[in-house]
Amino acid sequence: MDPIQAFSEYEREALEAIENAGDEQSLEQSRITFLGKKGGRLKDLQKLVGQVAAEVRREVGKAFNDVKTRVNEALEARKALLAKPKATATAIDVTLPGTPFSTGGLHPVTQTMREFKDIMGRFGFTAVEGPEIEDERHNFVALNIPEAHPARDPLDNFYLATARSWAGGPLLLRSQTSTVQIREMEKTKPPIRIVSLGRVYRPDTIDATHSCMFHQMEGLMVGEDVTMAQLKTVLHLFAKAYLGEEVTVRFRPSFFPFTEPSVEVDMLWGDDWIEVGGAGMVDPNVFKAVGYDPEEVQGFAFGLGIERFCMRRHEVTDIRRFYENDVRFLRQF
Ligand code: FA5
Repeated sequence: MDPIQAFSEYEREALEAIENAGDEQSLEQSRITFLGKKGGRLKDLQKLVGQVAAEVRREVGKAFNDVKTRVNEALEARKALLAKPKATATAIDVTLPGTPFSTGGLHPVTQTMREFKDIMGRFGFTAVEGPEIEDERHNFVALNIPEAHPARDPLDNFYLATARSWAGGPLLLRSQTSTVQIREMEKTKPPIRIVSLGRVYRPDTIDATHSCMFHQMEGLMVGEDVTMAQLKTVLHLFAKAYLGEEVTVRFRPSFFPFTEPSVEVDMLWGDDWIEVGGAGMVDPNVFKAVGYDPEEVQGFAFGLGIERFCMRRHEVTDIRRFYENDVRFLRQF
């Protein structure tokens, strides 16, 4: 047999076997077959080198060595490849549990405000916004709260120490959302049907039902035939829409400078009544302050404490829970 032909046949078969070895075990098997010291095919080829004529022995010997080197190299290369970690695509273990990641959630008060807007939207009230930093006209004067009124006491409000309004008067953090009634009437003509939800600030003593920053929903309806009966109906329907049919609401005669007559709104919670808002028929002086003719229009207004409704629905007995940023509490909503 021509030794050169035998070498190339051997090389082709060896390289094919190495290439096809799918794991280290079968590669080792190929190594024993093709390169093994005892009984490997290399040994037979080496014998051929000894049998050729002396003048070509050198050349045949070189060809033998070259083949041996190439097969050895191929084996090493394949070994290194099989030892590498598998490509990621085949290394994913789909049976492993996933890595959970936490998502943020809306604060319960934000959720409540969204639901309030939704409910009032169904009753035909459009949501509008007003600023949290106010001047005295919108927080007091136009709301029929005169200069000497105790509600304007600096100890009962967060006045901003240095800031002044464009008209020169002091500015304060609004103490009620009723400011937005004035802003809305200043820029539109009746009929009006709006709600405004947002933060208000008061230096109240903090306890289970009082915070110094809380949220209110203001409602205002102005037209030619707006009545106290409609006010009561809207508030009853609203409370039922948010808390369910079984909720009990009561109205107590009260006083606000900007409404006449005025009521306070309470809700039954267990055996106790909790005050949730104030309301009444818009005072003629308020209409005059915004340039409306009180002989031609009437209106009702209300201001509800948003946290207190949310507390009642979710059985939260302390308003401070909303503002402690305790994730264990916030996660429940
Ligand atoms: C007012 O703020 C009036 N502007 C409401 C109003 C609007 C009356 C329109 C007439 C017409 P009052 O101060 O009672 O009213 O507050 C209304 C509601 O806000 C309270 O019933 C209560 O639910 C909530 N509230 C008041 N103070 C606090 C506080 N410190 N912390 C949490 N909620 C409060």
